[in-house]
Amino acid sequence: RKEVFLKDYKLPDYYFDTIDLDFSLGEERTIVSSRIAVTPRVKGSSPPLSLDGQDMKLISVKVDGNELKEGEYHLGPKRLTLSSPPLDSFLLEIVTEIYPQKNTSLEGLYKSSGNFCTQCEAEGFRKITYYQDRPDIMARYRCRIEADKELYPVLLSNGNLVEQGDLEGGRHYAIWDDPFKKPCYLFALVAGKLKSRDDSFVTCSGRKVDLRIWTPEQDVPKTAHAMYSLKAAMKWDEEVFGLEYDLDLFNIVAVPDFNMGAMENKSLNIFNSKLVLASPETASDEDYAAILGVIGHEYFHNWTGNRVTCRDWFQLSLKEGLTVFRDQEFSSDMGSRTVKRIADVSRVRTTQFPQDAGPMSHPVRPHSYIKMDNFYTGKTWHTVTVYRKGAEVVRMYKTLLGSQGFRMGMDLYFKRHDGQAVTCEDFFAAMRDANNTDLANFLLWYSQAGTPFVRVTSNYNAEANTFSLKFSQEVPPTPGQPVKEPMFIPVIIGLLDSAGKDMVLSSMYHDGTLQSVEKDGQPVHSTILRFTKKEEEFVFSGIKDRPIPSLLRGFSAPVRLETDLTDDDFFFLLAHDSDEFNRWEAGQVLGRKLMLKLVGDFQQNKDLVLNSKFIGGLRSILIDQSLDKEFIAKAITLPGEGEIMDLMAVADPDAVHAVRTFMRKQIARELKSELLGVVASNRSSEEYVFNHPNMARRALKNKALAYLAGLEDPECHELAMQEYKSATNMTEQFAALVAITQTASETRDEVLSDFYNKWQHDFLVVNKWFALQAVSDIPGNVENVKKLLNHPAFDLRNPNKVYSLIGAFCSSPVNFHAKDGSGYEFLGEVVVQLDKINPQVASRMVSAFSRWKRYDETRQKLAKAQLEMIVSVNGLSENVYEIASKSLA
Ligand code: HT7
Ligand code: ZN
Repeated sequence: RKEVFLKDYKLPDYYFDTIDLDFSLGEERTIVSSRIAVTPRVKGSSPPLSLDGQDMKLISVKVDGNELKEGEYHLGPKRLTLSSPPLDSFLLEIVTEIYPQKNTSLEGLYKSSGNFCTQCEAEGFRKITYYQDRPDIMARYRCRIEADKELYPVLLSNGNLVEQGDLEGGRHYAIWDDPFKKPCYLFALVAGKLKSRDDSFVTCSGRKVDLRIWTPEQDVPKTAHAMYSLKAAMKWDEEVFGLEYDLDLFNIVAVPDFNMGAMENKSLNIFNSKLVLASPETASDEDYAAILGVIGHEYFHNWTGNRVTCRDWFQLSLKEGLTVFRDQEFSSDMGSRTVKRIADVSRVRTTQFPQDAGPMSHPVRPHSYIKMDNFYTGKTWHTVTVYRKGAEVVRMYKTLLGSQGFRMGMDLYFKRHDGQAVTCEDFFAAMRDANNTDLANFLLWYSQAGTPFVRVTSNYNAEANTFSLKFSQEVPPTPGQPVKEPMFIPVIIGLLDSAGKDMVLSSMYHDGTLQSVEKDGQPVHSTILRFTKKEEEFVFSGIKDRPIPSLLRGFSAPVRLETDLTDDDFFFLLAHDSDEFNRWEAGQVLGRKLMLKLVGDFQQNKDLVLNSKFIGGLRSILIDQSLDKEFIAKAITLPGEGEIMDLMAVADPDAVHAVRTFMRKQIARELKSELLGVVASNRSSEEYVFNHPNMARRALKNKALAYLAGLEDPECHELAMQEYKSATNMTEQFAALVAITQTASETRDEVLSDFYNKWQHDFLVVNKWFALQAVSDIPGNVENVKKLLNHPAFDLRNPNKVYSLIGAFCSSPVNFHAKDGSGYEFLGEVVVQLDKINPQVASRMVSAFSRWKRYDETRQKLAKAQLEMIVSVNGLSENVYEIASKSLA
């Protein structure tokens, strides 16, 4: 299997200026004809022109109108090569035959629920026609679609509709023209029986843009929130980045079969239905928030990704890291900034940090790959290193340059590169040049893999009135990178006085530079330490009392932090820190320490006892009326089991699970009356509204209910049942269902079938029902999951169903890692089956094995055996091979 290297990048030998595509869609076959205007990069030289293409039948190739004969081209399984093209510009015409109805990989042109649709990123266009399938080939597209009018009344592609009409035999056609040059990964086509929700948006320069969201007719009522999100995103991008939409039409199509979340094709975004369809009765607050974020994300790509795109796929973070950062900022501005930051940081910690510490670790800009798609492979929709760590890297630019400086950098980036395919260095240079600043070795964030480990020790000198912070950093070795250089780490800090107030940091540290931090445009009493060496000391003078330092405020860099602060210091920060993120973080640090200690006790068969100060800390947060309710819900949530296992030398899922369950019960017992009060006082009979205060109220109520239901006492069980029955929206109904079903009880099965009977007609709700059962920690749950594989509502060909059942099962520590190997065996079998249907989805599933070396010997042996079995399968896809073989290495 061939590995591709960043260092081997070469400019293309030929450019494609325009492409006219003609699709004749049919039930048996689809004929694709392309006419490409080709220009050699160096006139007068004619090296062979190599075109990517697979899974199709070549009908003809013509150059300047003359059909090529065998010998004038070479056809391989993945490539069509023209041995000696003309020396100057020429017209290349290719006709191919493809079979979308048989395409279960969901890349290229395929069918979803009877409709035709495409997915071309990263390398799906090569399943449609022979082409230079690489992002630095940017051409102007014109697309003619022809199909049966009754079966496919709607025909869509990128750009503007320039012509449509009827044809003989009940067929019709449409011609679309996209005035913007684009790489082929942004090409899209949709043909089907769809209806739209129509709306419009007037841009800042007064242009009216038609907005349409397309779904099957019965789902149109569920697109109101998606339309609201789109308009909000368009407005936000104008206000925050001065970026205006550039065409008169913006289409979104929702399809039920989609490998990822959504796709930003120019003016024709295609979405997984899960990220478009919502109604209060069927979608939870989390679904609503995800729709807002992803609609924003895909829309924001219009500038960061489409107008300025990537030179090659190694630069993926150029568009994805930046666009994730933009969608995070958008969601923050639409809701609570602190809560959004907590959610994003938790996600980086629980998904990216483990990847960075395992065999799949790679830099934000990788150096090599076998299968490009695997950089999109992660535990969640939007995926980990390239996307999530990439977004943290972009956030650090903003931290270092300030909002204004960051905006100047963005403006310069567009000014320099609009219409181009560029690199991460180009983005870096725009940020640096716009601010006329030295960003030192910041670029290492793109090339060095691994999570930096930062240690801080503090010292107060009462005589000299100085306070010093000694920093050291280490970037752990990762595959292919045994030795690392120190990184440029921006550390935002504040110093709290004995009353818990931020000290005014007008005093300087050693080199006299003190960079202030702003919040909502106002300077706050924080400062940014630019930590760039292996070891560095920062000294503050004029400090009258020993301060408590609040370090890495807002998680200002994606690092693991270890400090010499005591538990008392953390309790103090939990109670007083003006940086709400760090207030939450202080509670998490205490939670992690406590859980690790109790895991040790459990492993030594000692009695488990929960520190009363910890419960006291949680109580004061819980009853603090001044705090945001969603913040409270986050602050009383214990660190996840995965996070704790990550901190252990040998991960012990049983011990961690037992300890977390014990702690949750103990907390619920001790805070029962407060928790009951929270449930009672946060009910509302008002209609469902998706806004921050209402979401926060529901989040807190649901969290309290989950704690209470874990107590397994009849009063709490009855309460959860009542909440389930009386709920008028999915957020509360599903939370009550989760609460009831977390433990085995007589009513568990009844409630589960009640829920299924109620929602069996809605596939998105049924997926929640699958996931809920799959993550259960009830011992031996693998058997139940196996049964569900045969449930009539399950289908291995639908990615959402696979993620809901199999993906969710793999995230359950106790059952996936069952010591008898039943979980591993199950996954091994499924991966082999799935690989034949959809390699991208299969590789996402196989990545659950990637950290097998973190477990005890028995588990290691069992997981390794499954990986070995998988790599030995004949005809295994490159996608799965890459992940499985790298995991074994
Ligand atoms: N840019 C999009 C990536 C994507 C994708 C990649 C591989 C296979 C299927 C895919 N569907 C969408 C999504 C995004 O980041 O916006
Ligand atoms: Zn994206």
